[in-house]
Amino acid sequence: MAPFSPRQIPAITPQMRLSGLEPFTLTKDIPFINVGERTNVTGSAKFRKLITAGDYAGALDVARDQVANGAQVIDINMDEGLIDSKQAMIEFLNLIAAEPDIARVPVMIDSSKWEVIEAGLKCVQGKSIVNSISLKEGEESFLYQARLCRAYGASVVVMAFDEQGQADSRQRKVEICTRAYRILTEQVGFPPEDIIFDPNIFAVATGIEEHNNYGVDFIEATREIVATLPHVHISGGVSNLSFSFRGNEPVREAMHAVFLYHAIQAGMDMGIVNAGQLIVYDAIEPELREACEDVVLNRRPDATDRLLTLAERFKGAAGREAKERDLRWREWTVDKRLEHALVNGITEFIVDDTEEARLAAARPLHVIEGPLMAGMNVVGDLFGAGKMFLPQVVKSARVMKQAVAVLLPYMEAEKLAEGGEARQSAGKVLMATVKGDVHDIGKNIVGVVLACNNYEIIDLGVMVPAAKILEVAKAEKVDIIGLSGLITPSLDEMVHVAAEMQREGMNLPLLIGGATTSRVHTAVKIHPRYDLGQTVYVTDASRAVGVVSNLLSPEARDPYIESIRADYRKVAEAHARSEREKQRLPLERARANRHRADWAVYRPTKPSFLGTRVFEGWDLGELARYIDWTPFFQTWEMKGVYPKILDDERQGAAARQLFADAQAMLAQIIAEKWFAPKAVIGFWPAGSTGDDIQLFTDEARETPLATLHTLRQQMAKRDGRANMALADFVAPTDSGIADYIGGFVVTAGIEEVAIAERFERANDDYAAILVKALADRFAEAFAERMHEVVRKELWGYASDEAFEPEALISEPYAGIRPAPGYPAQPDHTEKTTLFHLLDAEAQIGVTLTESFAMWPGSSVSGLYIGHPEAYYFGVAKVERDQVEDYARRKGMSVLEVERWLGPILNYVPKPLEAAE
Ligand code: B12
Repeated sequence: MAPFSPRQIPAITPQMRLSGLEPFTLTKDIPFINVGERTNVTGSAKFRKLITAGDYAGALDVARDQVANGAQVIDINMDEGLIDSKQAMIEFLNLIAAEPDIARVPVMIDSSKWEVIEAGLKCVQGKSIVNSISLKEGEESFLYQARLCRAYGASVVVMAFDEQGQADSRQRKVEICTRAYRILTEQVGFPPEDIIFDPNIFAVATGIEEHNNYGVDFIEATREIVATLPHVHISGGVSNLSFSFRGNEPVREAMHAVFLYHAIQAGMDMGIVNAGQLIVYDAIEPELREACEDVVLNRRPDATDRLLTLAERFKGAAGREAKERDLRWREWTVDKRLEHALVNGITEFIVDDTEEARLAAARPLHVIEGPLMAGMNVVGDLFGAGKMFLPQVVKSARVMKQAVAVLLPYMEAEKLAEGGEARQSAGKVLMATVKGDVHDIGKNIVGVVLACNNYEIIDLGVMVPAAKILEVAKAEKVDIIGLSGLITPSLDEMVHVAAEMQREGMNLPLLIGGATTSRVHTAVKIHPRYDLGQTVYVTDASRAVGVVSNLLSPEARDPYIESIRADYRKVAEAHARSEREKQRLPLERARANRHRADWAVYRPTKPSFLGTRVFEGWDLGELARYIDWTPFFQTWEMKGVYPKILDDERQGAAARQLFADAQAMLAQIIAEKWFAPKAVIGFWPAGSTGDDIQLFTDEARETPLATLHTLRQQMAKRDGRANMALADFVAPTDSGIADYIGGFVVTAGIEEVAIAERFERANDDYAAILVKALADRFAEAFAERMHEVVRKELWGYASDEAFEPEALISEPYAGIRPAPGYPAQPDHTEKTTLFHLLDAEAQIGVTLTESFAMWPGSSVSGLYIGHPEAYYFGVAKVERDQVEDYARRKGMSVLEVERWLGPILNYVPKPLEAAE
């Protein structure tokens, strides 16, 4: 016998896989399939006229427009009394087969007559969709048609229609679909992922009371079908919904957008819609949106009348003009079209336009260096002038990447054939998040902005050791190294990278950035360790381009470096002066001035359980209500408070667009459960001893379980204010009061990493950054929600608290959740104790890196302190006496504590002094 074991048959994920000339898989990151409806004689008067008149060339243009407008599948329907529908179907399908720009997308063969469908199935190449079959004529004919669809390899739309008629109520829709599912999967062997249910979208606001709930019936049936029948898809003809508003396109579009917003959240993932007319839910005028929502969700008895009244005002409104304006630029020259697409971030036509430009150019490279770079220069100028905002720039970068992707194969082929010219970048920049740190949003944004300006980026990702950074920098002959870091331990790692560069005799410029870095730290700690090259601190992405271009310009370089060095000299001197002048109290005096709560009146509530508990499967929709959106805008360099930022005079339009994109992705995240948030929390009997908090195994409070160490403020205080430490908020062990403390680790989950990578592979950095920013928001929102549940139920010391989620942002409640690393406890190493107590790795899979960053990145950890007087404060700088005391309490060497508390030491640690 040959020593080979049989091939393991790979498990294939059940996903709907369709194809025209190109494959199309309905993966999780595709929000919603737009099935173009304009090639349907019942849906489009224009198409009907063209087909009836035999103008097939005109009819082909309609199909082409649909695909260009973003339809991912085109629905073809010839059911019209005056047309020989079978013949028309055959003729039209054969014609589009010869048009690669149309035939690249899958076809939906749509007819109520089986013979037309079967005729269509014989014409199409690839894997199509049959629309539709049903139980209308009983099981026998259903089985016959389903088996044939299976034999032709098509997916199938099943209408919620049975022997008794079309389903209108939620219950009937669910019943019929469940019955059809059983028959298809059990008797026909139909793959469930190839089944698309159409639970019937009917017109609402018709004036007939029975019709008012049709929107809700569809949405609720969808929710139930998706939950109970695995892998199926849900589709529907959306334009039916607004039938009573024929002639008033703005209102119809608003109704469709509102309906889709809710139906997609419930699980609808396909729809027959006019792709060119879809508007974004958040872009709808709020009054109109509310009125549409009242109708669609049947929220009030007078909803129809109110929408009818309002509808008059919106006839022929702005939305329509915008669409027409959109299309006018399609008449321009290809160079102008490319520029327009880049500046406006439109990817829809980029493949065709780039191809057209390539055919007209002598070499593919000339398209990049000509019109594409010219377009990006416009973007760069507008961004530099503050007329474009970061999200818009990232969208432009997406257009550029997709255009370059079209050209690359031709450039490769040319290179192979005749050694064609290489693309000239403005310089090579290596980017990395340093060892022990996991966050990369900031770094990625900077990478995108630099790439927009023609720099070649080599991105090594996160947790990159110094040796790797240096090795790749040399091998790739980069021009600049850029380091990023979020948490304070990364500062030391950056010093280490700089020192290593010096040791290896390198002289490349070194850029420093990330939330925790600063000009002072760079000037005082990093710059002095690397005098062979120049270290430069960069505040944000918009400044990165200027810094890099100065550093790489032969003329500007020397004077620029001289100005940086002069600046850092001044910063370092000022820093030394201010440190000398800062008054710090000896630890004993600070302790004597501690916060004294009135323990005599404090009666701590006993938590509902002691020990730990895990929470999983939390509803993402519920967590979304707890999102604080202000930091989301900060991520995109948009400063201002939500929701006011949406109306900001300068950045309002960009903010609204960004917010609408975020809402669309959020709806998908919720509907498709992209993230699986997890939390582990615990409560323990506790008491304070000096600046430490002692935890006990049980209520007897005799056996110690662990010690949490806290740091005390040492700045001189005025007006009778205390020198705080977190331990002050826990009743002293010797007071005899039975107090408690809680702890938590929450994570939005690991899923964001794979999703972001998928977007990156699809050349969509915008979506990749968006999904990470939203994952971070979910982590924070989960921490906020969990804290609320703790206060009201699990610890229960505030059982009658009643705040709306938005109100929680200003922390109006009793108790705090300080996180190790935040200003009240700047020591990240305290996470070790917390993780040990909660067994966080085993319970929810969150781990700590060597720098105490948490993996997955979208995670938060901290303590729960319940005392009503507890508040957040900053420890700020500490003196050597406290560091020595703290080291003794923690059982660490002074050297080690100094390493972790480096950024908050009010003195220069001894080994460093000796070294300098
Ligand atoms: C949002 C946020 C989070 C989010 C997400 C973090 C993230 N994605 O970065 C969540 C909620 C997950 C989080 C968690 C934590 N956070 Co936090 N967080 C923040 C916050 C509020 C904003 C950070 C942010 O996203 N900014 C937006 C991005 C785009 O900016 P950026 O990363 O700074 O990048 C820009 C520039 O710095 C620059 N840049 C970045 N890199 C590079 C590289 C180069 C080469 C160049 C040229 C430029 C450059 O350009 C970028 C674009 O403009 C900051 C406070 C603040 N206002 O900065 C705290 C902050 C970063 N967090 C902090 C801490 C302590 C934590 C936790 C440890 C708390 C805890 N115990 O749970 C955890 C750690 C998480 C982990 N995985 O280990 C501290 C870090 C400092 C410290 N003491 O260590 C901060 C500073 C808060 C504080 N004041 O104490 N946090």
